[in-house]
Amino acid sequence: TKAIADVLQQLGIKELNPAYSTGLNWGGENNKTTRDIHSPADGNLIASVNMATADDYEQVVKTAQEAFKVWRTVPAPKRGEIVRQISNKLREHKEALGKLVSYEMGKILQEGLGEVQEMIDICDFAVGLSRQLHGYTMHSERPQHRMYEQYHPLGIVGVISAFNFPVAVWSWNAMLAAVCGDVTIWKPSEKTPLTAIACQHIIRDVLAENDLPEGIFSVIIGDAEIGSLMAHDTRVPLVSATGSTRMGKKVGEAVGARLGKSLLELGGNNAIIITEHADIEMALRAVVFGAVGTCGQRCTSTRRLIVHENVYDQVRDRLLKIYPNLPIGHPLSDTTLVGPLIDKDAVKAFLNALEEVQGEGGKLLIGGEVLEGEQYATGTYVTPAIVEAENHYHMVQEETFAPILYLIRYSGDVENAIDIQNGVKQGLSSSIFSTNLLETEAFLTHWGSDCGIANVNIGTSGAEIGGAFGGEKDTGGGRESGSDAWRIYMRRQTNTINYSRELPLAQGIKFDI
Ligand code: UN1
Repeated sequence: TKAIADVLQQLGIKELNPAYSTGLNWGGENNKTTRDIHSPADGNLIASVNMATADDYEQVVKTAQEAFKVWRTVPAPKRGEIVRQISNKLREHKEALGKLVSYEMGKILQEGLGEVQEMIDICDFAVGLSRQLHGYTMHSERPQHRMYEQYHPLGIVGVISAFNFPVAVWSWNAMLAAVCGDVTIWKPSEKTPLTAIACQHIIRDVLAENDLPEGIFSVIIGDAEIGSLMAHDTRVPLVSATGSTRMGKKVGEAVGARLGKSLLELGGNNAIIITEHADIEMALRAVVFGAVGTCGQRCTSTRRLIVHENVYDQVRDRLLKIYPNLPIGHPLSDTTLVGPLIDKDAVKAFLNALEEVQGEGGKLLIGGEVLEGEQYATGTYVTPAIVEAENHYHMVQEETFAPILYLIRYSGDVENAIDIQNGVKQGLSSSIFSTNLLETEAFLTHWGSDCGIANVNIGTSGAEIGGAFGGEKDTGGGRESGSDAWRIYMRRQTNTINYSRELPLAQGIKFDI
């Protein structure tokens, strides 16, 4: 606890108790209810956080609207300069923020640090992007006319983020939005508000040093009600939401009903295919990182392993040797590879999925226990499970946010494996392990993987920020992070300019008055 108090101190979060306010950049005074934040690692109370009300939300939107009037007048490369300063601060605080991510969310320190690195990376990407918000120029069909397009900022971008990547996914959105000239209102998961408050502290300092209004980035700590206000609010032209398909459908419906834009990054049911031509030892490393990393709580976690019958027994037996030796424990301990689940509800979902899948005929090969003893007193530590299953089982079709790996056997050609891989509602991430060019290329064709992310000889999780991130079908269709994902944060305008003294009409229409 002392170590964590130091971390909070370093991040500029001074009073630990009784409560952080929220609302206006977490500073609203109208709050009635508080939420206690316990670490899933040891159950200790880290802080109590005030939950925002509808009035707080109103105030945040007004402040953001005012800030937008200032921010949009700052040239894009100068906005990039502010993001560069944010990225420097993140470098300075990487260790502290990484620790806080780890302690509040439960992912191991290596992954906490990786998450902050992901923030730094997207900042750097955004800095470069700030000079590259290009549109096309077109040749006009009319003489002495010119056509081009420009991208203008949208205004307020609402960001709803999930507990599992409490800060990185927000930064993908917020940093791109910022160089695009937008202001963001961030509703982090109510399970992980402290990391959000820490980020706001970092950003507040940068904005103050540059005489810019804090409302360029706002954070509002609240429950689903606040998310719903945002989704229905016409003053928020774009809502970017990460989380369950159930939540995403609600947000998408509400935003769609008012013809706003939404960017949805929802559930995955990611599979790795191991063909008989795979380098099995390499594949196993990817499988284990994908299945038990972040305790199975990434949207890109490996949930299904589709293995050719000729190597099936070998793969299964190797996994059954590796799993018992996985170090499970406190996420801040150097030797741990598997930390706790976020809370007891997640443990319940884990146990429930295992019970149901066994009811359907699944065979639990290993794991599936809740660990006991002093070190595991929180009741949030579980042993990662492997279940032999069939793809059509109800539970295999669902995304359970926990370390359960379903082993599925296939025979014949790679096409059969691809059919299984595509045979779920979700379409986020996928991968194939094979050294056979015909198989790997088949996987990447239009009749291959139907996911937003398709990897060869790399696992399903751990994408770099440079690519567009997101997926199809129930995953929601949105693309965040790299490539040209920035376009959704801007509105496109086509401009046609006539520098002649005539007024010819397009399509050669004659209309003389
Ligand atoms: C998420 O789980 O919502 O590709 C994001 C990955 C990370 C991001 C995951 N870079 O696993």
